[in-house]
Amino acid sequence: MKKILITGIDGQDGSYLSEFLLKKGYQVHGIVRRVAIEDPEHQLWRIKHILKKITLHSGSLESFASLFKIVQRIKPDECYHLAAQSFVSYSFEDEFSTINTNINGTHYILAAIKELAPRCKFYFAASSEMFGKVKEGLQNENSPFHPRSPYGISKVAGFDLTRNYREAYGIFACNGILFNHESPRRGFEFVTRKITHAVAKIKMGLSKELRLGNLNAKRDWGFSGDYVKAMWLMLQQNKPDDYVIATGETHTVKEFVKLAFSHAGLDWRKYVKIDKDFYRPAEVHILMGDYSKATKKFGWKPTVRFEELVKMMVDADLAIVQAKY
Ligand code: G4F
Repeated sequence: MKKILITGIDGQDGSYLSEFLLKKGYQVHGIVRRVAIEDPEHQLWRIKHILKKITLHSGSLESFASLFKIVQRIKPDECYHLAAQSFVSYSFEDEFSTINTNINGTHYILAAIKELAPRCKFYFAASSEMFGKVKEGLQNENSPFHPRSPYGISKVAGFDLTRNYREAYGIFACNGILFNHESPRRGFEFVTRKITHAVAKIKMGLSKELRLGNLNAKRDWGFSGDYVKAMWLMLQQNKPDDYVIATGETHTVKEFVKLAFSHAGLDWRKYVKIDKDFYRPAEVHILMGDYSKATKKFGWKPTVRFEELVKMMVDADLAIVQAKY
């Protein structure tokens, strides 16, 4: 039975990826922080339903020793490195810890694999944030990087580390350049979930307004459940490579807002207030990905489009809020 190691198994992507790999019959191991194991009810809510089927190990991206020991114990066949400080906005507030944790964490896990499990296939969660200051048009695997945040900078370094371990040491290491991907399991700090959760609370009479920043930013939003399949497919190819995973469509935050409110029968203009505190020191104005290489190489295509995604998230939040109050 193939052994899998997932860092960030308790996040949105980690939870969908675990479900997907369990269905394939893999033995799934995950790294989480000790605090999460101590408080599973709150911290492990996304993987509560599969806790008996997976094995959790406590470790930290900041500790090479902890990652080394886990890789030594498991000797995984595949490793998906998803853990990171992934909230772009927060990376401006705490740039040192974002850069240290994200870059060192990736370096530590790659170094441990090189020493202890050099045949392990490695996936790095790279990001469309690396493109940063893009001009109009689609971004593909050859588009230049111009990161606009400490988070984006840390992902460019992780991308380069991954490519260098492939080229210098022959590790089967792939970069998934994933564009924004969402779901009902998205964290509440990200704009999509912030909107859909607020819509549900407003609908139920529990809230009266939603404060947002830049409504004109454009993102290529897909469904996390689709994107984790692409991660696995990358590691099943004959050769390691880098791939863009996206939908090829771009929409403004305002379009997301309008659709989410109207799906719940609400007029967004009555509730949404612009708050400069949510603007970023440097914004990524537009992202739109060209995923044709992934389609050509392993037949991947997104199945959930923008409208379906927004409605799925609003419906899920309405159900959660209704059940809670
Ligand atoms: O939802 P966001 O915070 O996601 P962002 O910054 O695009 O990053 C996400 O996608 C990346 C892939 O491209 C990942 F690598 C990263 O880890 C993360 O998953 O913000 C989306 C847009 C931004 O332009 C932001 O300025 O929404 C705008 N926005 C407007 N008002 C807001 C808000 N974002 C947040 N989080 N909160 C607001 O109130």
